[in-house]
Amino acid sequence: TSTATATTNHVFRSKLPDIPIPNHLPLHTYCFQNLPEFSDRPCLIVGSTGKSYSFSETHLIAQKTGAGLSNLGIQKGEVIMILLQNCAEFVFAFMGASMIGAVTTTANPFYTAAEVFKQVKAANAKLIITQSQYVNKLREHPSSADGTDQNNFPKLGEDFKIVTIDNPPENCLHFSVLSEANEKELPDVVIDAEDPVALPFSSGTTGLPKGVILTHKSLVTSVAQQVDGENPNLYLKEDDVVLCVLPLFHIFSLNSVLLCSLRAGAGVLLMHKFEIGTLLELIQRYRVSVAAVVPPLVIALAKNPMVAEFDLSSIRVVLSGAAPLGKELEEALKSRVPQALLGQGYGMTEAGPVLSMCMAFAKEPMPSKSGSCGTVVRNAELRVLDPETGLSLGYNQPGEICIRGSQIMKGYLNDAAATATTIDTEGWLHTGDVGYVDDDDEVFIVDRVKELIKFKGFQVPPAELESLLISHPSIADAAVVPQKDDAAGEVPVAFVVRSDGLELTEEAVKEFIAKQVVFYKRLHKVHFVHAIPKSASGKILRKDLRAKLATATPP
Ligand code: 4UW
Repeated sequence: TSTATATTNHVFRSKLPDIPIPNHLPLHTYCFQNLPEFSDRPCLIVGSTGKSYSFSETHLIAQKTGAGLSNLGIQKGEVIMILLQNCAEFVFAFMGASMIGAVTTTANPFYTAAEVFKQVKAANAKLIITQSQYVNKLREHPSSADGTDQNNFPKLGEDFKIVTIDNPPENCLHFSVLSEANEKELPDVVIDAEDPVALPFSSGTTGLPKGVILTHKSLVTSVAQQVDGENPNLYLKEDDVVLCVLPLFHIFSLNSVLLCSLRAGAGVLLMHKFEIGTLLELIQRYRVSVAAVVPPLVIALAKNPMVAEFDLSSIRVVLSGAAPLGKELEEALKSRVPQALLGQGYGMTEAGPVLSMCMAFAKEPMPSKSGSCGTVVRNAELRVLDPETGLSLGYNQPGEICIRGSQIMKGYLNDAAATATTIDTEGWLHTGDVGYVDDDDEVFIVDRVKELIKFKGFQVPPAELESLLISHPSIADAAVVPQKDDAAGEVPVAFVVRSDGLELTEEAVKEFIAKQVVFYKRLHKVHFVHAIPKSASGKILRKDLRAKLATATPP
């Protein structure tokens, strides 16, 4: 009964015991701490060229890159942006920045100029590491229709420098100025565990994308929660080859693929983009043993007929996350890779990111159920809050998932208000996800109370699209909500109130948005309505709109 639940105050813990975590160490020191044990083993393998870097080479080039960043004037606490697909330079730059106490903000190279500039500006990035093909985007001043003051955008030369990993265009530097610097010139900086090291952007439970401050302590703790201890929750071995096809600019791949592999001594196979034929070919050639995936990739592996032509017998673990994985899909993949353990992790950028991880991936595996997102990671506490009473619930009762531990973000960059609504005064981070913990301590996510839309695991913040929509002269009001989609999980659809007559067409609205955003934020449907349903306080009643989509056949 509800009285019984309201009086429980349950905190869920891992089934694994807590372990000592050396989270006083800087991230790079921690990640490379065991390097002498596997210094000559392959660390990074570049899928497109076959080039590989051993652990000691990777460490040395990262040191050189750190020295090079410092030579270019990057100081402790300053921010660089990595605007790259997966490549070895991404790793050198991220680890090199960590070594000088600098902070890396990562962004999608497919972002439009306006999207990149908003992040460069918010993060106050002093240097952007990218590829020559994206440089034009960084020169032009984006024509932003959403009222952002264009003259206020940072400028190449004045505000930031550009380094390219290929032939540098005018006024840009080549990556070799970093990677070929003298590692002896690495400055001697004192890094505090509470200093920031990564600044991914996320819209969190509401609003526009914000910088998520992840400190050395957050990331060391998160990696340790996964791969450290006598019985690691995610057991990675030195002879593992871990597939890195998910973008490193997203925290899933950065943390659970790259940082975890560096720490554990596993090799990382870098793929700069997803293409099924190449992927299968590389899995076979390099005998990939651990595959980090998102549900759309599971669809490809489960359904594409080409899969039958390749030898995937090396795969022992498939780790899916960033979006819900359907049971049917899981079954379909199992028939393709019967020898592999298939399970999920559950992460959120702000949570450092991992909240829970499949226990079947542990060194001493425990059974896990289909559809579960694993069990809360060790050295952390998880609660499920009753949305009505705010009290914590016991087993099998759905509510908002909250997490506490040293791994969670320090807060949002320059946004104390958003930080305060996300992390409460007792240190609990509120995820905006609805889920429950079953009798076997497994976490199941059933819904999302936050606005966020996830297209193939990518974040689509409705507030961003709404602000673009209402900047259109013929739009009086707008709301964007998710619609279920087989291939993408969810797609953004808009409800739009026209301000003048009926001239504005669906196509025109779609195109207006498409020009300003990266492909996965494009609107899939526009419904014209007379008014947007709102609460007394003016909040969009997103639930009503979602319900409308689920029931009514759209006009
Ligand atoms: N099932 C259902 C899931 C799941 C999920 C996430 O873009 P963000 O902020 O962050 C991520 C991070 C995912 C991640 C990181 C590290 C890791 O090991 C791992 O396990 C494989 C996953 O996605 O989006 C956060 C939101 O994405 C949803 C959920 O709504 C969450 O708040 N989400 N994982 N397994 N939904």
